[in-house]
Amino acid sequence: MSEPVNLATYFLDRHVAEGRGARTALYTGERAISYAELAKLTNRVGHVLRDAGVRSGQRVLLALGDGEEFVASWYAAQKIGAVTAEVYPFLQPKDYAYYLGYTEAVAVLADAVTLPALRAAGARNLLVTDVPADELRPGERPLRTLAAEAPDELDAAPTTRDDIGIWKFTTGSTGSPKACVHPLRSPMESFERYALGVLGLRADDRILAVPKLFFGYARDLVALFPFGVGAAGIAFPERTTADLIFELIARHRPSVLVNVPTMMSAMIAHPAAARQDLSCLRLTTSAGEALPPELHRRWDATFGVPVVDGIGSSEAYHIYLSNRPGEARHGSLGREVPGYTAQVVDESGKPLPDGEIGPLRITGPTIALEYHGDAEKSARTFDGDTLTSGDLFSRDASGFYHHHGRADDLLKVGGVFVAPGEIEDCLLGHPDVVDCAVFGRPVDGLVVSRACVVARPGARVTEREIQDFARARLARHKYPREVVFVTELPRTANGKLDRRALRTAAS
Ligand code: 3SK
Repeated sequence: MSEPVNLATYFLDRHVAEGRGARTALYTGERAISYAELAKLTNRVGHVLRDAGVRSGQRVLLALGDGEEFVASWYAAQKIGAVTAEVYPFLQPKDYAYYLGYTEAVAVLADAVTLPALRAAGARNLLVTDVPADELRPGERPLRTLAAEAPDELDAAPTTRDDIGIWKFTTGSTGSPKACVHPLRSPMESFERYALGVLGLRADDRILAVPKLFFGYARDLVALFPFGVGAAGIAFPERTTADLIFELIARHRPSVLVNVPTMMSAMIAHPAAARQDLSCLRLTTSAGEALPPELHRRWDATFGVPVVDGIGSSEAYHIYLSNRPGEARHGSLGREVPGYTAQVVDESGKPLPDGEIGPLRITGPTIALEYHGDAEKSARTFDGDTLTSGDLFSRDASGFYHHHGRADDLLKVGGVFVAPGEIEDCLLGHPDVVDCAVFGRPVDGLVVSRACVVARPGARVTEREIQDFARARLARHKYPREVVFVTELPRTANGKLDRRALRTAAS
């Protein structure tokens, strides 16, 4: 019999029961919301979800911007034993139609931003916040009004560690997004192993995240893991910019910044970077995509805030390889998070010696059970508590892992495989290059390497200069045969470089 656990009790109610209800759980805008307030709002929203017909084991789709309602709704669904699935709040109707059909969600949480697209997608049974009640249509109910009228006590559903509770969507950089299905133990184990074991979260931490809460990397680090130690998260609905991050750091003085390489680059390039006081930060995490060593060096030189670079995935629930605070190595993802083992293997699954590149097999306590509705892909990826990643890695003699991109991103130039990351890191060393991406463009049956470069504002750098810079530093076959200047690079909703969009635009 699996151990009884409810995530709302585990992360939230416990503090109220143990006399810490007055502590701040969440900062949003000008408000500081205590654990007691958040727990009550969660209970009220739990009643609203039940009254809307949501039952244990059924999916609830959260299409909400970041704020207390996002967090309370997530815990409310957990508290009544439902399964949470979150989606990016700036999607098109066709995308919402896909998620509605795929999840078969019995209720959808929406706000003023997501409601029009959800209506156009044909969503039913909507609980809507931030829209006046008299503007709602049949099948749409006002979340805040109903929650205000609901009781603030709610019994937690008798769920267990092994019950399914969380769907995490893959980023969808290839094919349609698929949900990685997780049991309730995944966030609990990840909290113990990564948040405590690697980051050493503590009760006086305040955590600010660059990505939005629909992305599990941020949601867990703002609204789950800090609650595990009675600390506080910071949530804001606006689109993230470097200006806003600096403003939020000045206002809330967070101790941990949950970051992604693109924003690290934007913060460094900001004209007021040198005047920022980031002394409140004891660390910044970097994940979501590879942190080029050159960018890491620029960050160190500009801000000096220790970077804890790691890699995670929806399949593995959260971060499984990471550097440790204070022992970062530029260009390495560090070592296994405690409780995980990793092995670089060849295509047939045979372990490879140190230094060789191949897919990674990760074994740990948070591996997803399956991709919902895709038995074939599930069988190729998951084997009990072991996962084979689509990314390529190598391990060095000291046990540190290095990332070499996704297998399908490798370029074969003149018959030799080239990792785009190596060329990108080299180009980032050019003083006029702010950001860049390298990919292969098919030309007459051959692959030509193209670099899309975002140049520093006002710079007059040419294609030839970029190529010469790369030629002087890389093996001959690696310099980009084409250089195109762009104002920005396409990104997925999670902030990852969208290589598929780059390839499509260039073909
Ligand atoms: O990079 C990712 O896709 C990811 C997913 C879940 C949790 C953490 C991370 C970094």
